[in-house]
Amino acid sequence: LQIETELRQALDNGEFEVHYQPIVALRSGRTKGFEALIRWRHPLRGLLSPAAFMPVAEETGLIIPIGSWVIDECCRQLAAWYAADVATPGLTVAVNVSNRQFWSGNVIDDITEALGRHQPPAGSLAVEITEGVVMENVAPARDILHTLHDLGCQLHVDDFGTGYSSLEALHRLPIDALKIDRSFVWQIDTDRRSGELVRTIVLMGRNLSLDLIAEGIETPEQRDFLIRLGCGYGQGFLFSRPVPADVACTLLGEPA
Ligand code: G
Ligand code: G
Ligand code: MN
Ligand code: NA
Repeated sequence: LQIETELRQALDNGEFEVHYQPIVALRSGRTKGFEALIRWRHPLRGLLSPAAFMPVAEETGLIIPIGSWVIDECCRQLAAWYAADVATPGLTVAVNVSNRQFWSGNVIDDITEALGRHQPPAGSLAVEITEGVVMENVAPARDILHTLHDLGCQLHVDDFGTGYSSLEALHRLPIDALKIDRSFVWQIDTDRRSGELVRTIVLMGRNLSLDLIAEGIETPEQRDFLIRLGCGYGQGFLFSRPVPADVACTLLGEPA
């Protein structure tokens, strides 16, 4: 349980950081927003990725206060970028919300408070929830998603394609974008089945007027393939790794 104590102290000591990975309009190469990804600046062990501590945070429930902090920090940063005039028009930041966070009953209050405190422009905060979380319990999820949408959050369905979405649910939920899971993107240009699967997701998304964001783009060939399929947006090491806020804002404006 030592890591649990350490995690609590880390939160109190301000050792968490949010890094930002660009979400790019594939044709123009311009950054249209960022996904927020938490890091722990550990005093002894250096910069830790979520895999090293988020499972414990999830198990112990510390995900709730840590998640509140991430939401607040992202709203603060968004408002600061807009106030400093470095934000491009419509710039968004997407925050990951875990299964436990989503069902905890805290996320609506956390977002309401953070939006009230920092007042980033309406629609600039996006929430990412995985396909599994949304589709497991569509009716109650729908209430939460509608509340978040009414608060002015965009809603992105993460890891899309790995779960079981019903078309009817996708149609009824106030979703803005589907994030096509990395597992379909990495061999999109070399494996016919991956290509056809993504083609189908893109067509369906477009027919439902959803934005499509492909994850894990690492090569120009993957990007070009996605452009040919009509996928509008993408994210991945080809454009940038997740970077600290001061670096992230230098990626705005010019094509990545
Ligand atoms: O950045 P990295 O690829 O290591 O992220 C690994 C995982 O951690 C991703 O699946 C991501 O959704 C999750 N994650 C990163 N930041 C946050 C966060 O702020 N909150 C939650 N709930 N999950 C996060
Ligand atoms: O589960 P989620 O989609 O939130 O996970 C985002 C994770 O994907 C982050 O940990 C991020 O570091 C990682 N990631 C982002 N772009 C790439 C990429 O191009 N390749 C690989 N392998 N991982 C990526
Ligand atoms: Mn995500
Ligand atoms: Na994902």
